[in-house]
Amino acid sequence: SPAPSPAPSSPASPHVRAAKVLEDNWTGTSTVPSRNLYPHQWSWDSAFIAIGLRHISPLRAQTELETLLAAQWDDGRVPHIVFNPSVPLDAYFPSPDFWRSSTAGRAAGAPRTVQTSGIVQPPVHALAAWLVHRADPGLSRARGFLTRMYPRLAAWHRYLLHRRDLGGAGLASVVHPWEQGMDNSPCWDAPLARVTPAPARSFRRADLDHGAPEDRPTDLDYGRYVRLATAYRDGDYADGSGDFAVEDPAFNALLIASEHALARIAEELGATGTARQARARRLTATLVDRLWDPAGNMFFCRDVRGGELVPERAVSGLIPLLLPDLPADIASTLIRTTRSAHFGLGTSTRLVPSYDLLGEAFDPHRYWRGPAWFNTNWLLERGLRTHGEHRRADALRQAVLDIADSSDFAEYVDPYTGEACGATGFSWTAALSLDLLH
Ligand code: 9YW
Repeated sequence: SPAPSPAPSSPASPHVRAAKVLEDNWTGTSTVPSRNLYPHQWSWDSAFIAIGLRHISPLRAQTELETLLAAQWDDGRVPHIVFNPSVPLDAYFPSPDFWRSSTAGRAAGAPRTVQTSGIVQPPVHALAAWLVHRADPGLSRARGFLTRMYPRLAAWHRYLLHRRDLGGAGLASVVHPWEQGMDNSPCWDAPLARVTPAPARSFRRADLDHGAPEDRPTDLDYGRYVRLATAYRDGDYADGSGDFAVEDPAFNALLIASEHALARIAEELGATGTARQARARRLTATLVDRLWDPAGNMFFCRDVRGGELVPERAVSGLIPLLLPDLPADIASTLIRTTRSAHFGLGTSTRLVPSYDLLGEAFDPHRYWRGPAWFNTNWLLERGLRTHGEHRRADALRQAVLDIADSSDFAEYVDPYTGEACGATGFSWTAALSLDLLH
C-alpha cells in the first residue's frame, strides 16, 4: 500500500519548513525578508509575508502590517524600508543616513521616531489586510484591525493616485526602479539611460558582501539608482520634477487589486464600497488604454518622461491578469503569452521568468533580468484562477510549492531548472508557499 503522506505537523513537512523560515526571520514586530541580505522591514515583502503568516498566526500577520503602516508619512506614502535601529549602519546600503527621512522628509511628514527610506513599493497592502482579516475575523474585529488600517490605506491610495499621477492620465508613476520592486528589470534600461550615474567611489554596496556579484545588479545600475535617490532626497521628496517617471503595469494592477480590497474593507466596516469599486473598474480601463500593447500581446511600461511605451517583455506586463474586470480577450491573450516562447510556461520553463526568454538582455541568473520569483508566480496563479483557468493554476501552484521547498525557499531561481539563486530562507517565498498550501 502507498506510504501515508506526512501529517501537516510532521517535522519533514513543507508546511513546517516554511513556518520555520518565518519564525527565524521574525523580529518581534515584523519579519525581515532575509536575515543576512535584507535586515530591515520592506514594504511589499511585508504584505506578501502577512498573506502567509495569517495561516500560522493571524496576530503576527496583523502586527506585521501595523508595524509598517505606523511608519507612514503624513502625505500618505508608505516607505519602502522601515529601518531597524539595532542593525549596524553598514549592514545595508542605502542606510538611514543616506535617506535622512527625519530631516529631508520633514516637509512630506516623515515620522520622527522611526527612520525610513523616502521612496515607496507596490501597494499590495490593502489586499493583504483584507486577506489577513478574513483568516480570523473575530480576532480582527476584537482588535479593531481594519478600523485602524482603513484610514491609513485610504491615505496611501490617495497619495499614489494624486501626487503620483505624473502622466496625468490617472495611473500612478514610480520615480525610482526600486519603487516597482523589480530593481534591474530591462524595462528601466531606456528610461535610466538619461540618468548620469553617481561615481562608484561615492557609495559602498553592502549587498555584494552577501550576494554573488554575477547574480546582482551591476555597479553602473547602482550608480544610477544612487543618483536618482539623492536627487529625490535633496528635493525634500517632493513629487513631480525627477528625471525618471514610469507607469508600470504591475504596480498599477496591484493598486487596482488593492482598491477592490479596500471596497470590501469599507463594506465590512459598515460603509459603502460602491465608489471604490467603480474607481477600480475605471482604473482597469485606463490601464488598458495606457499600457496595453496589442502587437506585443501584453502590457508594457510607459516612460512618462520620454512619452513612449517601453517595448520590453517583463513579467510585470503579465500581472494585470490579477484584475477581475480585465476584458476577456485581453485575459486570454495574456494567458497565451505566458505559454509563448517568450515566457515558456508549460513548455520550456518551470516557473514564469521575470523577463523575456528571447530578449537580448535575458540572463537566467541575474536578479530581475530573467530568474523566476515566487511573488510574481503567486500573483499569476491567482490571476489564472480569477479567470477560471483552474487546471493551469493547479499546475503553477504545484510548481511553486515544489521549487520553493527544493530550493530551500530561495529568493529567486533559474526559470528552466529551479536552481536556487540569491538568498535562501527568503521570507516571501516561504509565506506564499504557506498560502498555497492552504
Ligand atoms: C535590494 C527585499 C527587496 C525586495 C525587492 C528586491 C530587493 C533590495 O529586495 O531589493 O537591495 O536589491 O528587488 O523587490 O522588496 O526583499
